[in-house]
Amino acid sequence: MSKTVLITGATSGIGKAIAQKLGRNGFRLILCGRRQERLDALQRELGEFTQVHPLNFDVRERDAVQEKIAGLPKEFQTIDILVNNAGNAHGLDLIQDGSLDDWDAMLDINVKGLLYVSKAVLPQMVERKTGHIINIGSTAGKEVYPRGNVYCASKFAVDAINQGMRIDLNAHGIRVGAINPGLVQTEFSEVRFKGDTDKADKVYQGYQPLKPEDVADIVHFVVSRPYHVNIADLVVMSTAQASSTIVKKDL
Ligand code: NDP
Ligand code: 8X3
Repeated sequence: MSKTVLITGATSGIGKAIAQKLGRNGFRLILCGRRQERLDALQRELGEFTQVHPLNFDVRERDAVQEKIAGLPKEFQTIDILVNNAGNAHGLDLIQDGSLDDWDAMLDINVKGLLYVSKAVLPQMVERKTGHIINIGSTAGKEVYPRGNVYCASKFAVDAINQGMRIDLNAHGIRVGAINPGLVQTEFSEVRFKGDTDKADKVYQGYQPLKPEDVADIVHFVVSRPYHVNIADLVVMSTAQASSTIVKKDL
């Protein structure tokens, strides 16, 4: 019987690549995001490999999160793996110049949204005494960088939640681990810079950043380990990147 995985933020970047990698390897998919047409396209693309159920909700809407997950069709109700991936940076401002809307978005999506989805999925894992949570953190959750302030805070929170989940769920035999990537070329910077594609493209110029598929390969490795093996906390960066602020560029 193939495993069922719920992936948040599956419409783009890292989440989409995880959906493609796991789907092509036979995992049944519950794909979440707000852009319905992208969810539908993925369902069409991966339908020949596995069963796919698109689930459209905003992770900030706690009631919608509960209702959508509780209302899954019978064949998708047992969730073996949850990938908490949805999230973004909004803005790259000095703390004194930061926008309250950006701060709300990052804390509401990256932290509270992750908690709402986890709250909707965890009870069934606790009851079955099995399950696997993968939290997508970031190097921004390990090291603060200039102007990273609130985004870094949100990812430090993911790091703390990852540790807290692992401790509290230990008694129930549930695997919990985080994957913390460095710079990955996705729509991330386009969102951070509010659609300014020139600015976004510059983030990835002059070196080879990670591709979303590189992170997806790791997630596939992590979920394919024997159950007694838990990859608890993994940091992955492009070879060109040494830390949040040190990237070797050959411009
Ligand atoms: P993308 O912008 O490409 O993808 C972000 C995903 O999150 C989209 O699928 C989007 O779906 C979803 N999302 C955003 N807001 C919401 C919301 N309110 N409700 C539901 N879904 C939402 O970025 P990445 O793939 O790069 O980012 C994925 C994760 O990886 C994030 O947690 C990010 O912090 C993390 N990360 C990214 C790195 C990078 O350099 N790119 C490095 C380290 C970590 P939709 O808009 O359809 O709702
Ligand atoms: C995304 C990577 O360095 O832009 O989490 O914060 S970084």
